[in-house]
Amino acid sequence: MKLSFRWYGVEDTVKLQYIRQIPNMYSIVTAIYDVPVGEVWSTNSILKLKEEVESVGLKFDVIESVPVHEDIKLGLPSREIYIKNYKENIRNLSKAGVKVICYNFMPVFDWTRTQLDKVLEDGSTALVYYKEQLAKMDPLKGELTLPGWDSSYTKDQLAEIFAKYEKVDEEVLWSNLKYFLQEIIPVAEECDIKMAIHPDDPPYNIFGLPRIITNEKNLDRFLKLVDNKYNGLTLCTGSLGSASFNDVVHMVDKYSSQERIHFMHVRNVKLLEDGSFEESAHYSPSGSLDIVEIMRVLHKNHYDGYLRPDHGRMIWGETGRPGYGLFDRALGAMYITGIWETLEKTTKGEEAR
Ligand code: DNO
Repeated sequence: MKLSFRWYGVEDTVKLQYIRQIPNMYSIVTAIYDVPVGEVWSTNSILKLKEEVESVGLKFDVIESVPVHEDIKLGLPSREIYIKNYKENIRNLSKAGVKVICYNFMPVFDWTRTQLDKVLEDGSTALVYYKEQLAKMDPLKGELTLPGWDSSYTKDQLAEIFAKYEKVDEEVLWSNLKYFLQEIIPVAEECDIKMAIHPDDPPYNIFGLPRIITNEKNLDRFLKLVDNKYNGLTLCTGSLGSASFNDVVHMVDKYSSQERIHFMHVRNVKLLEDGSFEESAHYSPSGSLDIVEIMRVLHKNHYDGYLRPDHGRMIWGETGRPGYGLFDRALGAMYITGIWETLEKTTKGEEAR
């Protein structure tokens, strides 16, 4: 397991030097943020970013994300140019030694929450998704943006894009995804870069838009679209775990034993009775997921891919990008490291006996 940490570049209030001080830290997960979705990232800007990351002694191995242009998801003729650009990005990133690219295939919106600063019982704040609040949200009225999204839209742009999606149901989205994968996976293989799709968050349709990277059956189908290890997963425990139909431990076990997980996002969520959820601390008893079991199956399957603690709460008075402060994610990193160290020692002890 290679412990990693997401960093939003020089603008991030969480400094690289602080991340470096977290014990066991191995690599940084980052991206170029000032290029519009679908355009080519220049080799110069990639190399500059790599240099910054490496200057503190961390690796520049994982990109999250190279976002997929909406025309690719919609299957429009203009997808050709964006697919060509995507391939160029894969090639340019491989020149900088990148090993894994994370992306998603969610129409219009990336991860969705209804409130970013819900005060929890202990006074910390967290991202939450309350069905009641969602029912009152209408993306076509008002401007919906969330920190972390790779793009945000004006009201008019949103209306236009929603209209285009009227013809795209789940099956059309599957075939557009297959088309994209058949084009890019051979390039990824040639460049030795593992592609790792992020599951939809939450893992079901929202605002009438289709979502397909949602459950075990669909993940099986996804992996078969192009049955090649370069076509793999970012297994996000919090995204898949925010629906009770997903058995996250089983899914981590299954896909890590098939060596199709290239990147793990580890965090906990607390499921509420009506299907809503709150993001919680990583510690298992704080939420609904058993983080120790998740780490145990990864260890059993000799997982040696990248893993990052995911969203943290805001604690100790920290302010900043919701979900991406330093303190709670650092606690998560140490919790995960502690579990892993214990697993390593226990297994070695058992082997010696
Ligand atoms: C949320 C993140 C996602 C993820 C993208 C990958 O915090 O995990 O925004 O980066 O879905 O493309």
